[in-house]
Amino acid sequence: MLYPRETPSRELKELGGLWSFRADFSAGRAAGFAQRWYRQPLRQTGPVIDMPVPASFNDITQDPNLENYIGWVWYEKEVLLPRRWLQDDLNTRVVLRFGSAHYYSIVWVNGVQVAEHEGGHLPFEADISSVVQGSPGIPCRITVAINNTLTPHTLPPGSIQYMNDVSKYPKNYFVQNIKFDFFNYAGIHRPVVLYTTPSVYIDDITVTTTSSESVAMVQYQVSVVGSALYSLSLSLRDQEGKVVATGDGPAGELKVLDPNLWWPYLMHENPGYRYSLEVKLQAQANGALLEDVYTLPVGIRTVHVTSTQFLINGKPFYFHGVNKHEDADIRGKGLDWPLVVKDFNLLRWLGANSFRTSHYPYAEEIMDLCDAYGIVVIDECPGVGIKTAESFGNKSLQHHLVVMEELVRRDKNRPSVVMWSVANEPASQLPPAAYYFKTVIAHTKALDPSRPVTFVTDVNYALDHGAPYVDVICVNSYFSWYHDPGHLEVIPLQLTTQFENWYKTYQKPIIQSEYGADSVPGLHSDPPLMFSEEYQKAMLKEYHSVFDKKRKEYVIGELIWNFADFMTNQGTTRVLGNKKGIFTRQRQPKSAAFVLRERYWKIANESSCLPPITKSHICFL
Ligand code: GCB
Repeated sequence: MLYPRETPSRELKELGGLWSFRADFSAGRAAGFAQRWYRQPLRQTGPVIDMPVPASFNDITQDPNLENYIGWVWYEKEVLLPRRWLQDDLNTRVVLRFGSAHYYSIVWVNGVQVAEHEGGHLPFEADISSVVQGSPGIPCRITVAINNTLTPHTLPPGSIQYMNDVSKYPKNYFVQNIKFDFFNYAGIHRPVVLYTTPSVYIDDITVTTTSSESVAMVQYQVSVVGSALYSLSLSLRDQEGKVVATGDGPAGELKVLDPNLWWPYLMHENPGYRYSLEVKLQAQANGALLEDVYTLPVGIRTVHVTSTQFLINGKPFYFHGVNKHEDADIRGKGLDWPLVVKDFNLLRWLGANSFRTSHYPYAEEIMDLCDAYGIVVIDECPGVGIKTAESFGNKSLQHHLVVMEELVRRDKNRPSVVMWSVANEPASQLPPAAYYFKTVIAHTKALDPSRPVTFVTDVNYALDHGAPYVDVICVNSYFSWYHDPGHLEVIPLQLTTQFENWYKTYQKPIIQSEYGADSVPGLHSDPPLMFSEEYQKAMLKEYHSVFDKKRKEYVIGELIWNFADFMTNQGTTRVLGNKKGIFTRQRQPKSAAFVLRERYWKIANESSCLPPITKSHICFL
């Protein structure tokens, strides 16, 4: 699915800002449907409040019932469309697109249902031309109902538990149970836009690249919708605007001499190099000549996995990075530009060259910056908390396959994405996990043969039924934290054993995809005790001594858990959220951040093919 962009043939209108909002507090949460709230302005159905978009709704008010609300909420926005979008009714297509809404969405325009989508974290859109055309000057009313309920068959899974003991709970009392460790924020989390295309339009573009030192090939496929009679021309421009290759037709190959390859941050002095692929469509429709233009950024790079290495452009790549969350005070999981840019500055300050989108796909705007800055991404789908046999059944599997299709369709052209992760810490010791992961991974590879596929495990190497199907072993462990709490001295032995067992069994490269310890900022203790900043630092040092031995063999990466503190459900082990961040939730460094910074810059300099890079070479650091 193409990211909506303004081009000479496409216009775009952002619908961010304040929307009307109403949570359906009725017992079954279904009053909105029974009373058809979408048929009239939402304010006429009952009290509404202002709700910012994009943002989670949970932390916006002082109402604890809204913070922990489960069920249908309703959003509405009235918007006037430019007259020119509506006049030449047959030749302009008007599309309404949501970057993501969590979790199940139904959308109406002027009371007519135009879209229904299952799943958060991924975009969906609807052609609304037939609903809006012919009514210039009349505001168009967009109504969205969103349900954040998680069931054993959603991704992530969850379950609703009804508390029927009337001596303990009020009537109709229920809770949402989840098996993952982040707050289930909900709402319209990413930009909503209206955009236009001609009625015959470029629907999708797929690009893959191969390269040798002096020549690169860019393979492309363009799909066109609206007519079978059209012509396509393509030109690839470098960053100076010079055309370096041209092509035509819906599929082909462009040859680029002396290519500027896309390199990761700290692996090259000019990381994240992208060409622009301009695709031009011409078609006759309804007696008119239509033209559609779309420009796609293209990075030329290759990815290969051997039994001991991860190669980008043929050079060994070591992941020294982080796991993140989309999470912030007040706006929850809503896209927040200042925070996004701050995080990229912190990542580069840290010397991090990569992150995993734990535990769901991140906003396209974030992925764009990864492409532009050369931050390498392990792109994870929302397959987190898959813990019961029911969630390995056919219904869940079919949905998981669809989610992978949506994710690959969204991110397939991104040079920063070097591997897909289909799940985090599933109960892969359960026998049905074998068929489940074999199927999900094979499907993902069929969708995209150009990238390796993995899932992240915390199951013992001898019991894991999914590991045979992955290209890279990604393993999480919390020695001296969840196991042997307080005993830092067990880390070297246990971590070494972990690596050796996995490697002996599979001969595949290994990433330590999570390790960490909570620390409460400002809490000090020497000798180091759990939850102090000193303990978090000491834990890092123990892990690092083993990484340094094993990265000479087959360990190809280390991703700290976590980049920043983040909100979780309330519980006896969480103090206003998870505190394993090396930065606080407000992005202030804890002591551990400085330890990691020294290490990442050192590794970057050891493994770089460049003259030593110092922090002073990078102007913003
Ligand atoms: C894990 C999970 C992650 C948690 C983390 C923790 O293994 O993958 O989602 O937040 O541990 O801190 O418990």
